[in-house]
Amino acid sequence: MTSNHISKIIIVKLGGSLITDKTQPLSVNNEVLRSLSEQISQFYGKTTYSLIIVHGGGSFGHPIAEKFRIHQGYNPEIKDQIEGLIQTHSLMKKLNQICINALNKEGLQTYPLSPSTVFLKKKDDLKFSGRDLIVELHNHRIIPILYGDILFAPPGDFQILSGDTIITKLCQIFGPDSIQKVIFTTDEDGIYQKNSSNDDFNLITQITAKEFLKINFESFEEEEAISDVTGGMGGKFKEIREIVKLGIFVEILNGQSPNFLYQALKNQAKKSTIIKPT
Ligand code: IP8
Repeated sequence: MTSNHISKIIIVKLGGSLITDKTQPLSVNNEVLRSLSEQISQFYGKTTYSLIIVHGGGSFGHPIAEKFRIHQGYNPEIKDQIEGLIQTHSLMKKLNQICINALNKEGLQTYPLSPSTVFLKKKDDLKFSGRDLIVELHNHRIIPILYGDILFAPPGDFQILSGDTIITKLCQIFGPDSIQKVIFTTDEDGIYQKNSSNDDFNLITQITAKEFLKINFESFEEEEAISDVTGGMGGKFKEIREIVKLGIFVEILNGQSPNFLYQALKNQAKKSTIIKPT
C-alpha cells in the first residue's frame, strides 16, 4: 500500500571512519555496522518517519581516491587516473552492498541511489536528479541509501562527492519542512570546543545554530592524520554549517556506543552534540 502523504524525513550518516577501519584498507567494522543497522531497524519498525541513509568512504573510498588524486580533478599526467576513478566508484559500491546486506539482515528494505548517476556538477552548481525517486521509495517505506562517490563535472572534469555534501544537498532540496533532523554517527562523542581558560577540550552538548555559526573551526582542516580526501573534520563542519543555516536540527554522536543512535532517533540522546535551529 502506498500513499502520497510524505512523512518527515530523518537523514542518518554512517561515518566512514566508524563502519570501516581507516588504518586497514578495505576493512569493515562488522560489529559496529550490525549494531547501527539493528538500532535503525528497532526505530523504523515503530515510527512513521521516513529515513535516508548516507554512508562515507572510510578505508574503501579514501585511499584509492588519494592514490589517483581523484579529488584534485582530471589530470592526464596521472598514470591510469581513469582506471583509479572507476576503481574508486567500484569500491564504494562494494561498501554500499556490505551496508545494504547488514541493514537487510535486520529486516530493513533499502534501495541504493548511485550518487555518481544522480549528481552532476555543472559549472559551480551541484545538480541532483533523484528527488522524485526518493519520494516514491518513501511511499513504499523503502529506505534510500546513498554514499560518498565520484562526481562527474562535465565537460571533462570530475572530483569526489562526500557523503556530507550529499546530505547538505538533500537538505537544500527537501528543506526544513520535510527534514526532521540529520544525525551524524562518527567515532567521536560529538564536537569538542577548546576551553580558552585551561586549553582543555569540552564536549558541546547543546548549542544553537546561531552560536555554532560563530565558532571558528578552521584549525580542524589541517589536523586530519589519516588519509581523507574530503577534508576530514574540517570538511564535515563546513557542511554542518550549511545544514544548520537552513534551520535544520543536527545531532552528532558516537556510533560505537550500543544505543546512542537509537536514542538520538527517539530524541533521547544521553551523550551527543545537538545543534538546534534558533
Ligand atoms: O567519507 C568520500 O565520502 P565521505 C567518498 O563521506 C570517497 O567523505 C569516494 C572517497
